[in-house]
Amino acid sequence: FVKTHDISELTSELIGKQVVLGGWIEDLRKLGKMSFITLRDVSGISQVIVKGELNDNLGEINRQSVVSVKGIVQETKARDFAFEIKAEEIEVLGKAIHPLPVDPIGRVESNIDTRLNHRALDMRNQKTASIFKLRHYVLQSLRKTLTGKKFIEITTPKIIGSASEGGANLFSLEYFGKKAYLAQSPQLYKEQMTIGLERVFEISNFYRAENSHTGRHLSEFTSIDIEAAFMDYNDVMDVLESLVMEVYKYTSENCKKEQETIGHTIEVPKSPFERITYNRCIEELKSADEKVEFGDDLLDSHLRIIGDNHPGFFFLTDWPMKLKPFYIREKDEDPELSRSFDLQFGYLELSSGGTRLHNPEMLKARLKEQDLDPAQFTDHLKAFDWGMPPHSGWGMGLDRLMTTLIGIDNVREVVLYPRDPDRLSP
Ligand code: AMO
Repeated sequence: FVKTHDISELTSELIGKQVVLGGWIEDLRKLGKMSFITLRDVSGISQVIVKGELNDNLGEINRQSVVSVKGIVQETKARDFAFEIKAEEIEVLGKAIHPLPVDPIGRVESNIDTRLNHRALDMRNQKTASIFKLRHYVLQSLRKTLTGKKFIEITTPKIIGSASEGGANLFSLEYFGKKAYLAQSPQLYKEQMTIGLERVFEISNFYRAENSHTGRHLSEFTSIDIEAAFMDYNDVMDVLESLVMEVYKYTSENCKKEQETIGHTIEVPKSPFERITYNRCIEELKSADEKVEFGDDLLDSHLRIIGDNHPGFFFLTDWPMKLKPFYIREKDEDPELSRSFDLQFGYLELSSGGTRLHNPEMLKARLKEQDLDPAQFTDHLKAFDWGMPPHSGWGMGLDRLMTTLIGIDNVREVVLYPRDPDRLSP
């Protein structure tokens, strides 16, 4: 059997014509001499009418078995369907056991762990499928917008010989008798690529050995990264803001069905996003009677206060240098402060980035200051002697962005097979 149409492709021009559909039996009702099958494929549902000899020979077919149906397209009186199919042949292509470990219709709710343990079956649940269709549209929008802004998509290695983010939270592995690591970010490679390509982006998975058990941390997450020559941190904040705005606009306009299925309306945020300095945050926290001083990292509890003061998207800028990685550049007018930012959605950090140090001598000095060994960065530092342009960039967690878009608070919902300290399979 070769499918001639997806269910959503059935039109009134096809009435009276023969088609071959393929999909899963969502419901099967036998009413004496007739059977009614609700057939679902990736695009929608249709009703299949089985009569006569075919009905007599239909036998037992469990719901959720996959079948192909050859038949004639007809008008229907049934409310839930645009057309119906009068079956001429039905072939069971793959049987489904009964009962299934997860109810794909979602009538019986399963907890997230049970669903993740049976993810492929969970994907037949329309809510889950809609989340991943939305994720596809988000990726499409990101690529389109970045390409429009002259960014070139690159793919950097995920197996690396030395740390790129300073060494904490690295997964290590055996590599032909040597020690290797899983990349935490494309940081060093993306910076190097500005030498030849000026503007680059990457959308890939990266790895963090963080023993965190929250709704926003994974050991393997998808990151959207950019790096741009001749841009300052304010410029790349603009890029980030327009990207987020486009994602919201694009999905809100093009994913009506998915929003309806999930039961969430995508609200396009207001722009421009507020840009709040770290110093102002400290003031706001002090006004809220929090014991914080300049130089303290902001705790989750602090970010919740700031998030309540500034709901939705905002940038948190000009962090103290001592809280930032070695590659971030200071502010000329106040070297204690950095040209850096986080993009927040309320208390949730979605992205961080900044202007980079591009002077090799300063970069070496900064590595030493942070107790890192410049010898470990020889390959990276070389590029800084080959005409390194001033550059800036950021990394944004795609999984976290998805949670803001669809209004949920667990990244596991938007990742096919999430990896966390308790979950390595399936
Ligand atoms: P940072 O470490 O802040 O910056 O990471 C950037 C963004 O990636 C996402 N993220 C995660 N998402 C899920 N689970 C995790 N364990 C996890 N860790 C990080 C977050 C975070 O804001 N190289 C810099 C970026 C840059 O300056 O270009 C970096 O990696 O959304």
